[in-house]
Amino acid sequence: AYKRSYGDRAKAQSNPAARALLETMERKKTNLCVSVDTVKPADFLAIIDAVGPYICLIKTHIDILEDFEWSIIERLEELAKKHDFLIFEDRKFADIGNTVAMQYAAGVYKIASWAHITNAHPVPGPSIVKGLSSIGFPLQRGLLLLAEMSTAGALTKGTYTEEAVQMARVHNDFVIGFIAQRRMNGIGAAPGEAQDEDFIILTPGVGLEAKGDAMGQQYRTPREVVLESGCDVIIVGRGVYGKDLSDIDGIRARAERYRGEGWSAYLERIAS
Ligand code: UP6
Repeated sequence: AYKRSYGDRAKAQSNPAARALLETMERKKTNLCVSVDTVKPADFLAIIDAVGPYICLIKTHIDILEDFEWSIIERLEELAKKHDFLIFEDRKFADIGNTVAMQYAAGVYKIASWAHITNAHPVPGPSIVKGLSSIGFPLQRGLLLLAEMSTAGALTKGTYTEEAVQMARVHNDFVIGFIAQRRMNGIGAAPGEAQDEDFIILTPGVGLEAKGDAMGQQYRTPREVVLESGCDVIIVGRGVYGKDLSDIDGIRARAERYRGEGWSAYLERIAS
């Protein structure tokens, strides 16, 4: 799968969210997901409108917004239509199946009703996938498991990562891929098994300027992530929105730059 085009891979996906994501990437020629981690709804929406043309996916932390109201979701959905991107709520569910099903469907945010994709920590075991799938699968949503994290000292390694991939394999109608730092196909599988699997890898910890932050984040370049590690989608937050949220022209220019870097790394990968 590593050298196949996004468009080609889309055709073999049975999950509608996975297929839509890969098709969008091919159509818009972008593997950039912008993480819009802002607390003011006005900044949140202005940044999304500015980066919209350059992204395949917007990543939200909906619970960091101040003064949440449902009209923000309506506006987000309008922007997703206008610019042709999907929505990923980075909720990182981590509880028992019964609880995550309620957190996903109900409460203030009703995540399943608007987020095409969400994610979960595999730490509770397969029951978390079962719980989320009971809500998300009928709505044609997709789930990512956090197989690896980008932070220094992360515990997501070794057999933990391998078992995350096994969990995904068992539920591959709903689990469409991973948050990870490298390609995961075939990991932990018996020889000859899992030959046709094609998990989508979304990778945070991407930056061109900094190597990290003061709180353990570690950055690699789009080229390292896409070309050398075989990941599919680069997730960029501060590298795009920067320090001055009112500098919309700067934000747009950086989104364009990351789109270019990510796409040329991909083109080099599929040609290699
Ligand atoms: N994120 C990571 N690393 C992970 C998983 N998720 O950084 O392993 C998320 C963060 C943040 C974004 O919650 O929203 O990706 C990265 O932001 P940054 O580019 O500003 O560092």
